[in-house]
Order: sequence, then structure tokens, then C-alpha cells
Amino acid sequence: MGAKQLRAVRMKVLAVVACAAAVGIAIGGCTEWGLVGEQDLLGHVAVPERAGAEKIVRFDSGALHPMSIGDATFEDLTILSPEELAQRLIGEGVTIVPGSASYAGSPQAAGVFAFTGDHDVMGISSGVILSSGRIIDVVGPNTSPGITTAFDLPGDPDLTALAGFETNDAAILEFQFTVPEGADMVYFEYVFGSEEYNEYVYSMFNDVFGFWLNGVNYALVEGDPVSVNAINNGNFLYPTGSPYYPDTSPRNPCLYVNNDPTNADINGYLVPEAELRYTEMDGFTVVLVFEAPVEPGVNTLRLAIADASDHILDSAVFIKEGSLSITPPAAKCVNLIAGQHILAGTVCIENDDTNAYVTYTASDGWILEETHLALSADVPGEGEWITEHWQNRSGNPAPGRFPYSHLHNPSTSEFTYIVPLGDISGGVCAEDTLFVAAHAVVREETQGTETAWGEGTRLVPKGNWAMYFDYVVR
Ligand SMILES: [Ca+2]
Ligand SMILES: [Ca+2]
Ligand SMILES: [Ca+2]
Ligand SMILES: [Ca+2]
Repeated sequence: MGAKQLRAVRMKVLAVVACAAAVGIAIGGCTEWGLVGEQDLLGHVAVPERAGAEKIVRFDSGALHPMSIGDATFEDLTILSPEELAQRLIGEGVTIVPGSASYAGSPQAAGVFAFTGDHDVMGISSGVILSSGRIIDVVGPNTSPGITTAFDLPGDPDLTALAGFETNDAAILEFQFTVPEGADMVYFEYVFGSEEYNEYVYSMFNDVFGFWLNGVNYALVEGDPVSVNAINNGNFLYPTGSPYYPDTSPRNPCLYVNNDPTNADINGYLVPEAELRYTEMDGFTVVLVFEAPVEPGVNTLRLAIADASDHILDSAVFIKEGSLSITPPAAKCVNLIAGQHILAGTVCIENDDTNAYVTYTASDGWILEETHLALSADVPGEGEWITEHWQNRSGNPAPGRFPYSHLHNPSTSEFTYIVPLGDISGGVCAEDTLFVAAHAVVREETQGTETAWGEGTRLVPKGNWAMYFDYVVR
């Protein structure tokens, strides 16, 4: 988008904002909306014109079918039953109550998806998708700033409450499940994406979704419902505040991936062509984890998404296949190797919003006598690895100089380091890669004392056998 075009869009948006502010959210009551030569393809008076005027408006033309485009396959509810959809989500320890699944919304707005081939689309390769438009339209490449299907269907009162604005075109999947005795939590992994990014961040078009377990929505970020306005990188169109959100600085930008080739984020950054993901979504979240307390017996899960304030510019939520489970998403674990080739246990790493947790576990008769840990966003051999963790004289890493260390007296078979993400050099965001060097001194009755490393790549290719492994932050 050239500078001239950009300026035209900005003026249009500002005009709309002024108008919207004058009439609250009553879209149809404002002549600035929808009567600026915009086609009235739905047979209604106002299809609001927005900055996404290049949007492709599509219609519920009846049956869809299994569809394969490039490396993506989609099947919607013209083919599958709601129960088949729910079944795709089921993971460890969760059993669907037969006959409990129901769906409300367009049959084209819900289904299953699978990305294959080399496309690292958005961190989830297959699963269930719910959309405020046609599910098939999330397939890349990103050709429009506002892919749209206006189904002209109703919204959902619960979503309206979450969004803070009227909702439309809701897609709602609901089912019941049971968990084994003793299970106390349930988890799944998901991504939210939207065409409302980035130009309608902090506007009334705050497309939203909710995941209610037994009536409570747990799809939250810092206590707010996950939505366009809760996870974003700000909006360069509203540098000094919108009528709805005086503070338009980026919110939870660590959880946001910009995928719009024409629409810069608040820093003016345009995504290079080569880095665009194979999806129409202009922006989306990193993989988020849903976690909620379960009740013994029957639990009800309600998954819903909708457009806010009008019917256009699709949003979609992607839920990972088989991830609805009573165990949390797996931490990354590597072997703890003693004396270059003896399996002596594991080193596992996971993280939440504030800390990384690195757990050494010794097994097969081995015990931990000392542990030393270094982790950094710098690639080993660069940055603080050289200045802080390397022994300059020999050219090898020096575990004794690693920032985290513990002498285990008495010795132990398990130990966990809690490392604040904010303390890691350069700071880390979700999807950033950490490089972890986990060293230990281990002992076993017959084999004696050995040095041990978390298995991975050699820290110094031609040096000693010290190793590191990588970990992608959630
Ligand atoms: Ca957009
Ligand atoms: Ca829609
Ligand atoms: Ca798009
Ligand atoms: Ca929308």
C-alpha cells in the first residue's frame, strides 16, 4: 500500500470514527456508514464501508464440500456432524457424552482443518475451526485485508457481553464430557486469528470468542476475554486513542503474530513477503493454552465465536486436534546424558507467562550432586555465552560460571530451577527460541561420579562434549 493510499484509508477511518462516536454503536443510524457507494449485496440498507473496502464479500451460497486447496484440507458441517467435530478434540482422559453435541450457526462456519506439507501456518497443524465467516477462507495466501462472509445470522448474548459490542454471525459448538475420578483440570490448545487486525484494533469491531466450561469463560488473557482488542500490536491508525479505547498502545504483543503484508504494526513494521504465513488471517495469536477446573461427572463445554458490531471481516479460532485433555500440554524433555553416553535421567523445560521451569530428574540409580544451568535467547557462541558462560582460556563453556547453580547436599533425584523470563538476556516473547545448557554432576553406586549434560547440540563444535538444546517459549 503506497503512502497516498494509506492516507486515504486513514481519513476514511477517522470519518467513520467521528460518526460512530456521534451515534454510539448504532451503525445503521449513521449515514457516513454504508451509503458511500458501497454495494448493498445483502439486501439491507447498510453494509458499513470500512477501511477494508477491498474486502471480498461472500455469501452463504449453500453446500460446501470437503475442500483441498494447496496444502490445506477443510471439511465443514455440511458433511460432518457436531459430534464428529467434538470427537476431533478429544485427548487423554476425556470422554464425550454420546448425543450431547450440538451446533448453532452456518454449517460453513465450523469444521475441521489440516495443514500439511512444509507450511508452518500458526503453530497448530490440524483440529477444529469455528469462524464468523466461511472456514475455507482462512486458507492462505493472504490476499485481502478483509476476507468476509456475511451470513446475516444472529450473534450470541454471552459473546456480546464479552465483546462489549453487539455480535453477529455466531458459530457455537457445545458438548458434554466426562473425566476419570481424581481429575481436577482440563486443558486444550488454541489460536485466535482475525481479519480485523490491524486496522480495526481498538475499534467497535472487536470480534471475540468464548470457551465456557460449566458456564464460566476461561479463554482469558490477564483476566480479559481473548479478542482483537486484548491481544494486538496496537493500531497505527489510532496513535493517540480511539473513541472506545483511550489507551491504544500494544496489548499483550508477545502473544501476537502480525501477518498483514500491507498494514504495518504500530512500529511501522511490515511483514516481509517471505515471512508471511499460509493463511488469510491478517493477524493471530500464538498458541494459547486453555485450562479450567473440571467437576466430577458431566462437564459442559461451549465454544463460540462471532463478529462484533457488523457481519464482516472474518475471525476464526483454531483448536488443536486431540488436545482436550486432563494433562497439561507437554513440556519439552531431553535425556540427561552422563559420561557422554549413559542415560542418567531427563531435563524438562516448560514455561508460563512469567517463568521458565527447568527440572532435572535423575533415574536408573543415578543421583544429582550438583546442577548448573544457563539459558539465553542468544545463540550459543554469541553474546552472553561468550562474555558470561565461556571459559576463555580453553574455549569451552564453563558450567561453574553458569548463572544458575546448586550444590545438592544431600544429593537428590529431582530439582527444579525457576527462571523469570524477564531475567533472560534480551527478554523473551512467546515463540522465541531459548538455548538451554543444563549441566549436572551425577553419581551412581557402581559407576561413580560423572559429568552430565541435557542432550542436544555441541556448544563448541570442536571443543568438549558440552551440549545445549533449544526450546520454543509458549
Ligand atoms: Ca485486516
Ligand atoms: Ca461474518
Ligand atoms: Ca487477510
Ligand atoms: Ca468481524
